[in-house]
Amino acid sequence: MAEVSHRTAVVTGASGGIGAATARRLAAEGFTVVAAARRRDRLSELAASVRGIRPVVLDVTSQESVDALAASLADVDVLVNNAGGALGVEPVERADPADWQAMFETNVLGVLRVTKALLPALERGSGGHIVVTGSIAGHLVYEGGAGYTAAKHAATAVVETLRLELNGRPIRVTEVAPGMVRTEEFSLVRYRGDAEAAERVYAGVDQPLTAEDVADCIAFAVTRPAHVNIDLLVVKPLAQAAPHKVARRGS
Ligand code: 8X3
Repeated sequence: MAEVSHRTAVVTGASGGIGAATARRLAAEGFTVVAAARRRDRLSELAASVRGIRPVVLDVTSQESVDALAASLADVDVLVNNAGGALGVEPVERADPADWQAMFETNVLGVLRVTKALLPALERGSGGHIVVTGSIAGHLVYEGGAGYTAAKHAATAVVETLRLELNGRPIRVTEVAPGMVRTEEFSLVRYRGDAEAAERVYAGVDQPLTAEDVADCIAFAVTRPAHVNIDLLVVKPLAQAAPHKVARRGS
């Protein structure tokens, strides 16, 4: 295991799913983890169950909230911009601009706000690492996904631009782009609480990825030696060849 003791990682969207799994995994790797998210109760549970996790309430859509986070931190070694998600599956002709606005606020502007605010802290130590939880939706499109794929494509553009702009400075920039990950909330939120519709996403699929699988990829990227930059790590379950090319039992 790489020597990472006494290093600090900030993980946004850490109250559940990939964010919580990443916070747990990075704590196990020896990081002090600032687990940031909106829901204080879930963060407190996470912090109570794992040593090395400090819960911080954060709303990435609020500049004030992001500024308060930045003011509370000294050096930061790793920032995992994980807050985000999908809302709706309507085709463009029926899409609600409010849903798109919400998705851009978290998946894109959230990355901008938090990255900007923490860059000085990332640069103060021996070298920092910015990770963005992207998606295969940032690299491909599918029917009914335009709002989410547009937001994730934008997040990918931000990652790639950052890598160019930070070239020559000691800050690594990585996108981890998962395909189908079964978490308790991603599809439920996307389908606005319709549990049956959310369940159909994974129907007959032999082992969708878990949040821990994605956390494992993030941990791999951040524990490489400081001169090794993993630009993009795309990870899908074996059953998924493309967003809508998924092997399902019985079909
Ligand atoms: C989630 C992957 O295929 O639902 O980021 O867009 S997908």
